[in-house]
Amino acid sequence: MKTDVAIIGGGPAGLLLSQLLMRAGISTVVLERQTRSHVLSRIRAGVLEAGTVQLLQDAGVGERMLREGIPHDSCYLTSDDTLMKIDLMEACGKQVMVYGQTEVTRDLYEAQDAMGATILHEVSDVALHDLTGDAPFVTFRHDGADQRLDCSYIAGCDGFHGVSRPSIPASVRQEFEKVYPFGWLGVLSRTPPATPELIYANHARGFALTSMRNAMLSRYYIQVPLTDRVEDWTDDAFWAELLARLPPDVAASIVTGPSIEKSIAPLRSFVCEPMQWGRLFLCGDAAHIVPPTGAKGLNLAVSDIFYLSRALIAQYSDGNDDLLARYGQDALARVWQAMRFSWSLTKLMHRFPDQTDFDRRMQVAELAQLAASSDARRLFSQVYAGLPY
Ligand code: FAS
Ligand code: PHB
Repeated sequence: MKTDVAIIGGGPAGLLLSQLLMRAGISTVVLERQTRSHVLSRIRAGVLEAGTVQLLQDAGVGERMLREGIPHDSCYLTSDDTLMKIDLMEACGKQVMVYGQTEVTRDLYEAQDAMGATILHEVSDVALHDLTGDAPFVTFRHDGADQRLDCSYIAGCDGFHGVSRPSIPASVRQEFEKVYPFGWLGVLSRTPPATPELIYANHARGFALTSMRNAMLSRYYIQVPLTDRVEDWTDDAFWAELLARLPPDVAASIVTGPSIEKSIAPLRSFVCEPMQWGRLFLCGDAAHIVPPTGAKGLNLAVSDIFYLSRALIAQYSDGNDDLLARYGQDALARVWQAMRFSWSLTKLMHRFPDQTDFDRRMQVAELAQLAASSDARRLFSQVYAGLPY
């Protein structure tokens, strides 16, 4: 097999890159470890930045998102029972779109099928070769046979546990990591959302978040100790704890119901530098992980794909590889800004096990500054709604 760009991983990053490159006449092959139904069963991100909304439209996959997505002009932060509105539109003239990552992935699959894309599922033993030469290739097993894919470039879109990042020699890689001493227990329920906007709650009992997917599909999270397992939490126990962490009038508006998905996600901040090595380019979770507090994970994956698709199209359209040479530098500049925001909001909104009274006063002071200062809210809003590419 031969293609222009081999894409390892068929999550949102890999599928979006394939979609953008194929629309520019650049051939791709996507190698995905799981089945399509497994990829589409994942419940993950829910908030799309303004730039993500635009790039999905540029890729020709924005039609259902614009029809079914919910534009949000603001979000709320609470400190114990005090509710504070962050008016994104007033502060920075942008809004975000609530539209689940699962739906984004479904739209990408549909568009890729329509373009006759080559997406191989249930591949195994993927290995990358000759990355520093000008003729890299990928070996893998598929349909019970050993396969080889020759290409000009490889995009590593295979997530945090993929093979792409480790294909960069350890002597070349520098990894930055912070692991948080808690996780998020998330529940999806076929119930109407508690409030029209998202609420991030800082409460003495721990962090909580109210979100949604549509008018009859709500998404809620509570901070839990790392030692908790999902089987430790009955639906009733989850609802009781969520309501206890929200202001009374918000808690009163929560409609409870059976969970249709319940899982615990650990929280970490992670960045790998460089994001490129020879003909290999890392994108999305393969290169970085953010705590979901800032709703940046999926949006950073899209950001990387903006930079890499632009660079590859420039290379193939007029032989200019300047953007390819600076892909990692361009992508990382935006990654670190989102990394800082996600770390800062996680520090602001969670109760840490070793938190001192002074630490809590710092949270109270920072929340008070957000409530009092339009400049503080503008800085918050510019990153939350999405910095420019
Ligand atoms: P993905 O991990 O989505 O996709 C990588 C793909 O590569 C997968 O399909 C995998 O099967 C495949 N793969 C892996 N190894 C391979 C190999 N060796 N060969 C071939 N294929 C391979 N972000 C938010 O913004 N908000 C959230 O609330 C949120 N919640 C999350 C909850 C969980 C449990 C997790 C894990 C992540 C969450 N995220 C959230 C972040 C998430 O949305 C990611 O940022 C997003 O999926 C990134 O997309 P990709 O980079 O495409 O990686
Ligand atoms: C979600 O709806 O899943 C969601 C929303 C905002 C976040 C994290 C997750 O910050």
